[in-house]
Amino acid sequence: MDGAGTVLRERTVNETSADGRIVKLSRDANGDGVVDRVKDMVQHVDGSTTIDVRDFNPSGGITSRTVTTKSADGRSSTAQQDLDGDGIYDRSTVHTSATMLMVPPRSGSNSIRSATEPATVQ
Ligand SMILES: [Ca+2]
Ligand SMILES: [Ca+2]
Repeated sequence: MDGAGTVLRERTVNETSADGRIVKLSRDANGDGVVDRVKDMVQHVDGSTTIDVRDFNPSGGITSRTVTTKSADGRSSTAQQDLDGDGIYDRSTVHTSATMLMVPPRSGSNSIRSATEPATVQ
């Protein structure tokens, strides 16, 4: 990557659906014309909300994703994280107003990495 001479200019695009229930934020943090992060906020009919945050690499591939769903009363939320962008959630966290508990990932054949394995990058 040669970033010499590049003028960094952050650019954020905010779109709202006609009914106001969906807000989409697209952010190009380094001004290279490629969106680095997209955040979708959806308000459901039952009052719950979903926030979907995706981070992208310069070639447009997803590097990580977090989907958070909040209950209508705001007392609990569930966050699902795909830490490596392979489309499979690696971590699920449930927050409630009183406690927070970790839910281990499904011990499925889909998971290529155990959640307990440290994600060390060399
Ligand atoms: Ca960018
Ligand atoms: Ca993953």
